[in-house]
Amino acid sequence: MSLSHRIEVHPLTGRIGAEITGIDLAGALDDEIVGRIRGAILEWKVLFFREQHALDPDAQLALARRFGPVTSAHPTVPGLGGHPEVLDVDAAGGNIAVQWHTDVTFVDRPPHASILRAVVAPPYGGDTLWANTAAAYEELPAPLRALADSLDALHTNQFDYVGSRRRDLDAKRRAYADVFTSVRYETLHPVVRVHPESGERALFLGGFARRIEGLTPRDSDALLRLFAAHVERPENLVRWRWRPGDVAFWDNRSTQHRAIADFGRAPRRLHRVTLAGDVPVGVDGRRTRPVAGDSAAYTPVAA
Ligand SMILES: O=C(O)CCC(=O)C(=O)O
Ligand SMILES: [Fe+2]
Repeated sequence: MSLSHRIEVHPLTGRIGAEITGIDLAGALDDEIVGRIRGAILEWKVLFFREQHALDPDAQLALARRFGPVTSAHPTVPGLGGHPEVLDVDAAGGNIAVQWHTDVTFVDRPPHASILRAVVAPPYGGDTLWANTAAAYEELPAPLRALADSLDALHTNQFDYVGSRRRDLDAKRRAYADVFTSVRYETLHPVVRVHPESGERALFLGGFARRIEGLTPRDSDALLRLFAAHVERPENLVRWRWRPGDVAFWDNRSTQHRAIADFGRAPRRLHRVTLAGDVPVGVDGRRTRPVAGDSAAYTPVAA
């Protein structure tokens, strides 16, 4: 008998984010439950599940594989020992992503989704923010939508997206940034991506987008800031306060996210697994073009 009637979806804001109750993600998920989670992700962009204490790295990987092939942990950052597909998001290791970004957009097939689980949460602070980039596109005035539709942006890993705010962590963050940038990746993506499942249009930018093609640096910076301001409007955001065992599962094709580095010296550690994505397509059918770096070993071709 299916138990899925117990599943409840509790929206957290009008535009993005819902908490799902009644699912043990470490248990066997039948096809109906997987289908309901898929549907809820399309609708709410990011789902949260509390008290998933049994979801160790093996169970997190098994969960991810119910939704499709997984990538390796990262194109340049090695995974957890014994789990090359699990990225260790550990503040003590210098990994605290304080720039708005969509995951791994510097490759030609960025992940379709990411699953992040809190292992150690700080006593205060350290929340993560997610933004609905489809809502951000939708609310642009028509002339700006038309402009965005026509543009491509160069995304690259060649910059310090973890930032550098705390002196005592500077050496660790520098070391992390050195690994992060150790192989150069560059990809030209359409600025507006058509969602392969929902058909929704969304701004596809974030911190790895460093330059709009064909523009001067000055004009490009101004436009990137303009689009970012729409993405980051509070009306488009959801904010999550982590407790150990919490899981966030987001659609990486229609969101951006960032961490907030306001937890002092407290430990903060999460594990991330990502699902392989496909090649983004713009509104006129034009496709992403790889420029530098070979991502074949990072991401299997999604089924
Ligand atoms: O640490 C966070 O809150 C976000 C980490 C992140 O960007 C990711 O796991 O993709
Ligand atoms: Fe991220």
